[in-house]
Amino acid sequence: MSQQVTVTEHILLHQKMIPGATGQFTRLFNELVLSAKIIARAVNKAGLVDVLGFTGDINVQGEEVKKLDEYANRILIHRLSRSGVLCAMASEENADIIEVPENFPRGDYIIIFDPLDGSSNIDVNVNIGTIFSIFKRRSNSDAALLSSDVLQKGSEQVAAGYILYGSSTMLIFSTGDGVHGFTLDPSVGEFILSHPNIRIPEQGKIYSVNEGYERYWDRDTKKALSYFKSPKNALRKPYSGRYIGSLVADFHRNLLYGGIFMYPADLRDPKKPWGKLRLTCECNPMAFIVEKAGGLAIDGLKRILDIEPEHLHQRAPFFCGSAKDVQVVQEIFEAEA
Ligand code: AHM
Ligand code: MG
Repeated sequence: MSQQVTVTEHILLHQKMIPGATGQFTRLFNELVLSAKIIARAVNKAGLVDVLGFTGDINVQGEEVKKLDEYANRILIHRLSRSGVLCAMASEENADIIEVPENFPRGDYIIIFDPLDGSSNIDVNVNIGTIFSIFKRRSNSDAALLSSDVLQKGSEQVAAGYILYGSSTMLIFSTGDGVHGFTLDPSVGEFILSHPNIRIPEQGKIYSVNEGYERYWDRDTKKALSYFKSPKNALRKPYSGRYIGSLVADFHRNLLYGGIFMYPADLRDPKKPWGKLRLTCECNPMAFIVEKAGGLAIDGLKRILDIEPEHLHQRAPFFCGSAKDVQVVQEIFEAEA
């Protein structure tokens, strides 16, 4: 254990280097880490105890909520509101901003999370994850919270990351200074630094997309897919297709191996042509991580981190991964624009 760096040590060490650091971020992160351990424990027992299956409720996205999602959501809200450093939270599972109760100490941080992403995979024991995005409020601490405090562009994130509940539990995050990965050692209950300074390969060999929906895509996305499958692309051979259907797992694999993840706009419903993934709790944190690791994330034409969110549950087309692979997509979209 002597040479192993825990996530708490890592945060404390980094904080010491920031002039004027108050320890607030460390407190927030400690609650996040504890929540992750509690959720990981529940995920590991999912097949054994009565947390598996549907509750029958419909969440704000119109999807059926599974019990484990609800549990993860409850744990995060409960723990994070006690951190004393947040003024507000937002969750994929809640329609509105969750303000920290008046009787609790408050601070200037705001966290937006997807408590358990990829929940359709729970029942079949496939990887799922928690995604988080952290901001600082823009308005004065004493004034009433504004919706613009929560709805900030992704480029304003002060930290972002995810927890992957896989064959082991991993915490990957960035506070702006590199992307670092920690693996939970269940024997000591600590996240240990296992992947310092992750860099995504400049070019990958993998494309990840739900190809079953190709007929609903725009022309540019179809063109991009045929590029990745063509033996005449930059690799001179078709990319491998890898798609789990769990954003955290698909993203994590591509972060380490290189490649491109795509969830394009789906044109089948003219009323909702904007893709599936949510800008604030899914695209922004992943875009922050991938950029800090040397990759790119766009909605086709525009950098994800530059999009001004208009509402909490807004969705965006999402192309993210190795810089050269994402540039190919962007060039295709630009040529047609
Ligand atoms: P969820 O937040 O309801 O779990 O949905 C998001 C998930 C992502 O993890 C994944 O990338 C995507 O939905 C898969 O969607 P599809 O089944 O349409 O390919
Ligand atoms: Mg989700």
